[in-house]
Order: sequence, then C-alpha cells, then structure tokens
Amino acid sequence: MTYEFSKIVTECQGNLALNKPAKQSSNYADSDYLAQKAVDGNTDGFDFSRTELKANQWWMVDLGEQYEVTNIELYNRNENRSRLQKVYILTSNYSSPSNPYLNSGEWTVRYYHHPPYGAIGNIILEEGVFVRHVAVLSSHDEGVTLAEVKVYVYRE
Ligand SMILES: [Ca+2]
Repeated sequence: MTYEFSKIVTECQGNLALNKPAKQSSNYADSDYLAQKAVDGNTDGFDFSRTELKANQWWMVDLGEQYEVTNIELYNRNENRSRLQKVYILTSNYSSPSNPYLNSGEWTVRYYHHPPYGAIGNIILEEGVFVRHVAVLSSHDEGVTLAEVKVYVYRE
C-alpha cells in the first residue's frame, strides 16, 4: 500500500505573486500603468499600476492555488505617495471570487491603513490564513496605485 502525503511547504518559495495574473477595477486613462506592473518583480517606485482617480478602486492577483500566506509586502510609488490612502488588504481562498469589495463573504479584510503617507511595508498575517487571491482596495477618491505587491510563505 502506498501512502501519499500532501506537500508541506518547509522553506520560503520566494515571491508567490511574481508574474501571476493581476487585474484592477479600471486603468488610468490610456496609460501603461496596468495591473501587471505590480507583480513584475520591479519595486522601483517609478514603475507602477494605477487605476482611475476615484473611490473604491481595487487591484488583485491570483496566486494560482491556496497557500498559508504569512507576509504581504506593499510598495508604494515614489511620487504622490499620499494618493494611496484608506487602504484595505483583503484575501480570498475562493478559486474564482467576485470582484473585491468590503463586506463580501468571499473576501476578508486583513489590514487597514489610513493614512499611510509613504511606503506601506510588510503586513504579517495570523497563522492559518489560506490565500488564493490578494486584493488591495482603497476607499479614498484617488484610486489604487502600486509599485509592487509581494506575497510570501515564511512559516514552516
Ligand atoms: Ca513593479
């Protein structure tokens, strides 16, 4: 008889969000600031995603499968940092969740920051949070702009 065990993550797998499919609620004008800019591995604050300048815009990435995520790192842009305010970080373990919005049964708010005025940094999740999708939503009326989002499993 053969026993098969689920693979257990015992070491850091690197940034799980890197080059994963990302999308956002709107694209700023005809700009190049598409959602994928926030998962291209470049944390340069001059290379960023950007939605339209209005409230309740969001950005999200699909990690492809569920992970027990421990850390989410956000990098703001270099200029006009204060545009990124009233920031919610949400996660979902649904395979195809609806668009991120507050008070949805498919998304859980893991973090809220107001006002950040600068780099947002490293958010550490509690143990046992299984994540397939990570979203960033802002209720501020200047939209969501992100240089990079990184997602890690550090815990054994
Ligand atoms: Ca980037």
